Amino acid sequence: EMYGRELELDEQYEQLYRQVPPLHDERLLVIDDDDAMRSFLAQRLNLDGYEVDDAADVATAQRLLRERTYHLVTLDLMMRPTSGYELIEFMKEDPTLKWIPLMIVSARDDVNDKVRSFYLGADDFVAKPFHYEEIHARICSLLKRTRTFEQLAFRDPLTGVYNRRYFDHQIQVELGRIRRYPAPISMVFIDIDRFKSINDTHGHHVGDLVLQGLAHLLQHHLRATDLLARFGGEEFVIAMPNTPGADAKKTVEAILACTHKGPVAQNEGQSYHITFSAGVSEWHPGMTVDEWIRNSDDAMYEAKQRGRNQVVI
Ligand code: GH3
Ligand code: MG
Ligand code: MG
Ligand code: MG
Repeated sequence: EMYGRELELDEQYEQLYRQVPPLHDERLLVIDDDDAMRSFLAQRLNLDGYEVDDAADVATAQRLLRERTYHLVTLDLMMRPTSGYELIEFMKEDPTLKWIPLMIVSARDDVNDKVRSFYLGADDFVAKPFHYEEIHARICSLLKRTRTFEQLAFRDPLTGVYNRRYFDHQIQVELGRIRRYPAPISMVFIDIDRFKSINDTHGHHVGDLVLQGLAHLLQHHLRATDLLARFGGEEFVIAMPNTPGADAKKTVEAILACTHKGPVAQNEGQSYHITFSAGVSEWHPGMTVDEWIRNSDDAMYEAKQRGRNQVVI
């Protein structure tokens, strides 16, 4: 049985299709109660380089959406016992899910369904039967737009790491996951030592290069699941899932040791060295994010008091 319509791409489009960069780190969720349709779409998208999960009903989709981070969702409308419309509302009510691009893929081609879907917050609507090539092109377009949006909304322009807005948002996602699947998680607060004197002695431009250099050094030593953000001027914060406090401390001490071995930035033949002070604290059930941040910040302050250039837990 055919679920996509056959399409011969003309040569020009075939070439465009091949130019689309592979987006291997992007994870998609395909939701459809029709087994053949769901596996057809999931398999094609997987062949095109996406990580793909699938769900046959709204309850499964809700569970997956709480457990993993998705970059795009395709959603069937006619499903039992709960319709796709209810999943749209569920996603739009949740601040951690409402920005995920949402494409309706439905046999309900009625204008009322399109109008309702878009007003509820869907980003795109494709009618079944579809050409897979159209779905792929639309997904590429939505993901491209999302990447730009995320760059502007969630990244620090100077260092390229996440900003505080993203950190505040994503930390809630991490804690939601841990409440379901208990595991240790640690937070590290990092503040550069005597940074003001770098600016005062060498100028603001060198200060900026130092911030970029430290962000790079931190990112290089962290795991893909660690969440690094610039919290303020010369302060960085890291959330480390599945990491007890003692292990987080060891990781950060290894990074601090790197700052002793080599310069964090170079400019016009000059090398610049820095050290930092860091505070570590582990999250415990019942602790609010604000309390957790305060504990990490207090530990960092303690490191300053004890003479800087050290990590305190
Ligand atoms: P301490 O060891 O106690 O942390 O001393 P400090 O000098 O690092 O601390 P302080 O908070 O007094 O100074 C932080 C400085 O960071 C002040 C500010 O000028 C500088 N700063 C903040 N944001 C930026 C930035 O984006 N670029 C540059 N170049 N400097 C910044
Ligand atoms: Mg259906
Ligand atoms: Mg500071
Ligand atoms: Mg400082």
